[in-house]
Amino acid sequence: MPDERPSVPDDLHGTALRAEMLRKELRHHGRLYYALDTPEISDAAYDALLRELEAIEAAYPELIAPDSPTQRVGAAPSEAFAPARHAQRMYSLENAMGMAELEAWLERMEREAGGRTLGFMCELKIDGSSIALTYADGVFERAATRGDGVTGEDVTANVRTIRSVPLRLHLDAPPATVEVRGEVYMPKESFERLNEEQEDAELPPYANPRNAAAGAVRQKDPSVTASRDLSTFMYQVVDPHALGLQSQREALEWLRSAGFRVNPSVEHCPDARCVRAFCEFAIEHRGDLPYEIDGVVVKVDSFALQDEIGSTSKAPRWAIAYKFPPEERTTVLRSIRVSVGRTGAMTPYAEFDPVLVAGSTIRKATLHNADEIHRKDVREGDTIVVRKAGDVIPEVVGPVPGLRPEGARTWKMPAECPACGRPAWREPGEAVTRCTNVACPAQRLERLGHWASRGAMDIDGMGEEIIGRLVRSGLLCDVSDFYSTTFEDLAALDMGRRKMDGTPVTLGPVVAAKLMASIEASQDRPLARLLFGLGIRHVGATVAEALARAFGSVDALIDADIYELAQVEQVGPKIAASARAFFDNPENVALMRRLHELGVRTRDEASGPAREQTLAGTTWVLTGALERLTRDEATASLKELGAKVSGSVSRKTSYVVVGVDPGSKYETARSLGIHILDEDALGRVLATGVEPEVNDR
Ligand code: 3B9
Repeated sequence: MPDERPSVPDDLHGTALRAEMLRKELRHHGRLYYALDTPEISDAAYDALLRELEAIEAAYPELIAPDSPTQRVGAAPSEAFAPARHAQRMYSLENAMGMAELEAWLERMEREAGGRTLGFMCELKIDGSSIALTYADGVFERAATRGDGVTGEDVTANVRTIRSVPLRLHLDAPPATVEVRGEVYMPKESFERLNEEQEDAELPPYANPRNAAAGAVRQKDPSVTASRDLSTFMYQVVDPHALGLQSQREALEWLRSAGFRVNPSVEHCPDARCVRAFCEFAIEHRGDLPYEIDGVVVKVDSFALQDEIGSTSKAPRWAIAYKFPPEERTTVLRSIRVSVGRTGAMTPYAEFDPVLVAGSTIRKATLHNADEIHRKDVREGDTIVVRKAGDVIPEVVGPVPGLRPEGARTWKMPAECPACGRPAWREPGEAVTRCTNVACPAQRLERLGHWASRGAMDIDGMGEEIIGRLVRSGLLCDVSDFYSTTFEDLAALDMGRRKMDGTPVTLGPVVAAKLMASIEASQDRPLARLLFGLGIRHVGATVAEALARAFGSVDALIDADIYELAQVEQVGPKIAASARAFFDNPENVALMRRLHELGVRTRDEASGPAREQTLAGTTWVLTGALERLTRDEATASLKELGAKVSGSVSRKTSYVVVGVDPGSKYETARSLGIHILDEDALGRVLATGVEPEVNDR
């Protein structure tokens, strides 16, 4: 999705890169200062960098590297949080998508009960972060995060600051040991306030209350956790038999009597009708609660029956999470704007007043194309209904017709490109309008960004902002200019801000040196990456790889005729024609020559080192259009990490990545309860190589 802000919420990939850059920088200066006693920057500058990194890691705990310089601060020796092994696995919940699946589960439970009286406990599913608390002789001893369910992190010092966590059980005769589990959460209001503060401080906002709560619990400094207004709801007693408890209802009562906070919105239901009514009530009133909920948890009440029904390796069979249908909100559509992509595609998107939907604040949603806008008949000024598809991707459902301001006019795709002002063109029979000006600055920016992106030439640190400034200062026109830019050019680059004394802020020698190193490193990438980076239409990462394997050099490709090209597996006539057209353009041939002369490798030798196969054994399915990666690119990057990428969803699928306009695969994934990721989450996985944490949602 288009975004002119340089910073973060829509660009996690950028954030991951930024964090890595900061870490490198901090390590470098840390060594200069602590080991070599030859500091190059002031303590204040070092502190500022450290604080920026801490802020990013706080907002995106999944980006924290155990060896990050932040993991030193405050804590005695080093280490992040001590691992805390759970005495009993922390199970997840099976999901029911829609009432039909819930009904099917209820019927299954009836069968399992085989005529015995069956009761259900209905509880709310709080959008928080799971926590396990242990008490010894009634005294709070340890708090642990869920982690992977087997081992979490010891966050005792932080959780101790949460006032709803009793430090001593409110019991006359407390058990020798007891463990209870539940959710830590951040109330909606506090979440929004925290994000306002984040934005005021020009720090990345948290994506949702769950991340904010998880981030607060994982703060290095307990006083920061203390300032975050966290609360808890506990819902499980581990080993309830030891306390003589027979049912979930009794467990909740015990928890309350022991001094824990227990959510009051629970109901014991004797039958399916009552469960259904509870779910409907919860949906209707979710907006009235001061905290976010994302579903209802239904549990067989009797522990004896629970034991009989049993668990899979991951989740109990006697419990299910009924997920709410997507939450819809209304807001005012301020404007319909158009972004121009790398290929000149002009994509309209809606800009509306910020609204909190399904746990995160959204301001924009793609409108895909002109036909879509007309089909929905949305107009600037309309009050619109928005939601998040699969609780992930912002989507405009449609206008509220009664609230249309007088004189609101139907939207028309501009006849000119908004970036360069040249005429736009819509091929008859096609949905997409394009800017056909190859020199269009917006396209150029996208093309340059694509070249530098991780899937292509991977120029570490060369982000949107710096590229934009290089283009505006005339240093960067085409991709060959990356390699003729000098250290002095970069160091003196005007960053568009002024210091106190009025002199412009420049990129500076430290960052310039890093960038020079990144640029140099990119000169030696495999041919496939160069071909992909050129952004030739229809040449994604997979095709680029096939072409590189078949031809081995740019020169061989320049010499290849269309038939030879079409011989290559994965390359059909359309792709062959597109590649041929690219290399038929003398300007492009000249660009290839310049790249070669500037030291960019244009032929393949041995291939580079492989990434660690951290996703081995996982199977991924991609559905819908991605915004920042092509599907080929995403596939190639996943495969690099050892993942299998498949075309269809089945029970064997580990993860489904959902882009814009997901198809039936998305529905299938939901119905199978397969873990769904959006593009941001995929970006995180690709950047860090860490398999997504499948939590109890
Ligand atoms: C005995 C609410 C959530 C939730 C359970 C929840 C998330 C998970 C769960 C907890 N909100 N309730 N409940 N309101 N976000 C159901 C997964 N787990 C248990 O209660 C539990 C209890 C078990 C297993 C799980 O029995 C065992 C089976 C095998 C071995 C050991 C114990």
